Amino acid sequence: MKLLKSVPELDHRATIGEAICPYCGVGCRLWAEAAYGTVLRVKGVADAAANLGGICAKGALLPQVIHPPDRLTQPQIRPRRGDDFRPASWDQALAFIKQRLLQTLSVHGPEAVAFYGSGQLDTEATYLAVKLFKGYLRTNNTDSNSRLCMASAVAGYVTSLGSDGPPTCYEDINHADLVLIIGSNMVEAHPVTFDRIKARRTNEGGQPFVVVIDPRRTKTAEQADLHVPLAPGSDVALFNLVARRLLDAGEIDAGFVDSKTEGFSEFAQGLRDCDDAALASEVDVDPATLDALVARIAGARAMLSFYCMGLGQSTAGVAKHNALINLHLLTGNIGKAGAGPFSLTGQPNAMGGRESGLLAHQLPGYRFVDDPRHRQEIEQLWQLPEGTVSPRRGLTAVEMFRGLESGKLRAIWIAATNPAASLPDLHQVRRALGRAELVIVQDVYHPTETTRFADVLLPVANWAEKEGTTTNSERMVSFSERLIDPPGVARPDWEIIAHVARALGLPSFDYADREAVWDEYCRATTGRPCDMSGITAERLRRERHLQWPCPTADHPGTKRRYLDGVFPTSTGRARFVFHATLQPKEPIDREFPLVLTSGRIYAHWHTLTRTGKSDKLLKRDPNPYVEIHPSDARRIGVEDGQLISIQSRRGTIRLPARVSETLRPGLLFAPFHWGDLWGEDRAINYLTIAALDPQSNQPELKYCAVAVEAAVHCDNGLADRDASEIHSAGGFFRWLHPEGSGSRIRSDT
Ligand SMILES: Nc1nc2c(c(=O)[nH]1)N[C@H]1C(S)=C(S)[C@@H](COP(=O)(O)OP(=O)(O)OC[C@H]3O[C@@H](n4cnc5c(=O)[nH]c(N)nc54)[C@H](O)[C@@H]3O)O[C@H]1N2
Ligand SMILES: Nc1nc2c(c(=O)[nH]1)N[C@H]1C(S)=C(S)[C@@H](COP(=O)(O)OP(=O)(O)OC[C@H]3O[C@@H](n4cnc5c(=O)[nH]c(N)nc54)[C@H](O)[C@@H]3O)O[C@H]1N2
Ligand code: SF4
Ligand SMILES: [Mo]
Repeated sequence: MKLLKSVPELDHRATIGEAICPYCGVGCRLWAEAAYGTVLRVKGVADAAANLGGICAKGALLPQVIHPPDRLTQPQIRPRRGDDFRPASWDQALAFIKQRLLQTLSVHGPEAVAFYGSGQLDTEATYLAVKLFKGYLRTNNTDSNSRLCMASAVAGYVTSLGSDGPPTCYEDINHADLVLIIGSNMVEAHPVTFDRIKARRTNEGGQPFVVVIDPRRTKTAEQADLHVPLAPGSDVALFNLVARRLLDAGEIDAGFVDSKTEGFSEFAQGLRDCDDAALASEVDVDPATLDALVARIAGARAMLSFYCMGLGQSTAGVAKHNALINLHLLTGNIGKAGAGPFSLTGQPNAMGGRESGLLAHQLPGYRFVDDPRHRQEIEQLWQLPEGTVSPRRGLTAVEMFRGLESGKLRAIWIAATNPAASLPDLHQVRRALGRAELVIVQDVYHPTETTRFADVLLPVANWAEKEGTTTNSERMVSFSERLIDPPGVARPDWEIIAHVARALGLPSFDYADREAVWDEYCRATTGRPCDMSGITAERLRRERHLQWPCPTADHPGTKRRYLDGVFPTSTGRARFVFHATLQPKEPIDREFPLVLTSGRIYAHWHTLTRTGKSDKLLKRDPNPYVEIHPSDARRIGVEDGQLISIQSRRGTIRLPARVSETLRPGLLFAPFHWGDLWGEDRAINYLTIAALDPQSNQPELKYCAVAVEAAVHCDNGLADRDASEIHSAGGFFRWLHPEGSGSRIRSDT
């Protein structure tokens, strides 16, 4: 059955159909009504497992962001930086890329080129990027913005349980009696999933009990039964402290520990060697709160923990994940309904990118480049000679930009991410992009902070303009339909990658259609933990969504993993992994006495390339700001709304203050959504540190040391203006550059 239907009463070109929301990893299935070449209305699909009809404002307002004036509709080339971009045909753009890429490859070799992609690419695109770079260009330099996002969750699962991928599903919310929400502001970042918790609490007398572990009293913490406002960065100390107390009180599931796990005695010894008072002082919350947390965990029948960037974006990210999973193992809270660790995925297809091997250390089907057997299996699948795939891990996100600056890397192809706004230490990122010999940017819009550094721009079909497959947080693989045509000559991401590969003269990229790409990829997962052999393109079109593992065509898919208590480690047992506590890379000192953390707000998505185009969303949250505790504001003589200058070892920015008691004293919080296009000295990532977790290489975006002072007022072009004013003046770019500028789009030829 084809879902796409024609609706004659609207318009002969009108269609209705279903597509997965292109924003967060909840993976809401949306029903959309399109006519006159655009999407008119969007609502949630009632029988979709991910959202049960729910939808948030960002999803509902998608129609506002599909066809803005800055849509990239045609390839653009500039032979020299500083020149204007010129519109080009696909043939010209492909010839340009071929000539420049081959030149770099012949002079500097394969390790000098890289693909930096995203959890917003569909799996067809990520699989082909991996095949092109790791299989044919013979470099493992592919990585994803998921490195800034899920890399520590991936490493945490692999080291503790033997495989990436959450064991849980959304329905577990209905079976848990205790929900921990750690370093996750679900109300703003995964609202439809939080709504499910809320609905059950309303209908079932406050069940499940909800604990929020976050240094800020977020909107999520406000709805919790217990808020643990731990010191930022102290999660390992907290989890170790709780584990130690559970152990001392004998509140553990000894049967589970004995029969299903390994490493317990080293773990218990590690805990015994810790100093209880030192851990408690590191966590720095009042003793009654800690006691309440321990008692709740001890008494829980089924504990489900949701977690996100408060755990991952840390130099102790992997340790934080291991320490949390240790608690699940100790109490037997895994492998049963309502229990388990549940990483909330950030982006709609961060999971698919992981499954298809986009991260620099991976190969398709949860394989690894450093495993000879895995390389061989993939070489066979791609019919490449043995020894083709390099055993060396490629450069990870931040390393790519260090490599561009040092000259180790010469060419970068960036797709579906905006690193000139989202990476830490933006001054470094700008230097890196400025020095690159070739920057290819594949996006739906121009300008973005990153397209300003490009040599060639490739126009992509937007949400609803292409078919594609994505996996959400609960391992649900879903198919999205094409509802409207892309504007101009924009194309789906996978097609662009296949075209470039063919232009380079490479065989094996001649796909009849998207389904052929998907079915080839599914074969790469056969026999692997993320087995999708039974999720063929044809079946997915018919059934719309299926949860992996799903090894055969008649398999119904898998809601929960590890129900048999067997884990995909070499012994079949889950592992306790002990870490002593680790300090953040840049602790505060006299010169930089405050901690800066950053994150998201409900109305906006990442670097604003989309939500910044919706007047309704902008109206809700028009301007960037920094939250500061009243005591810190008083100290520097700043009142609510006044500008603060914030300085770190890497840069200085100025933002209006929001004085707020939701923070711990000494902590600042700013949303990271606003980049350079919204004013030159506002982006929080000029301050953040590019320190990496030693195991996962995920950067510490949630913690750096800063100093603040009241800012001398000076108009930086936007400081006093409301963003909705900018929007109604025809978009921020035109507002900033009424006469146009070097990087404007010409659509005349
Ligand atoms: N509205 C909206 N939703 C989104 C996104 C968006 O841009 N906008 N982006 C999506 C993506 S890609 C992602 S990754 C997710 C992120 O979703 P979340 O991780 O929920 O969002 P953040 O605001 O980045 O960070 C969560 C919380 O971590 C806390 N935190 C900081 N340091 C620590 C710490 O040391 N320990 C603990 N326990 N907590 C700490 C912060 O105070 C913050 O409240 O959201 C997804 N959903
Ligand atoms: N300070 C700080 N920085 C952070 C974070 C933080 O919490 N604090 N969080 C980090 C995290 S978790 C993440 S995930 C990143 C997100 O950071 P980015 O990935 O840089 O954010 P986006 O704005 O989503 O960028 C996506 C780009 O892809 C384009 N695009 C949209 N749809 C498509 C498509 O279908 N195809 C193509 N080719 N392009 C498309 C958009 O226009 C946009 O330019 O930010 C990271 N940076
Ligand atoms: S909750 Fe996430 S997936 Fe669902 S509509 Fe909102 S942004 Fe989209
Ligand atoms: Mo993310």
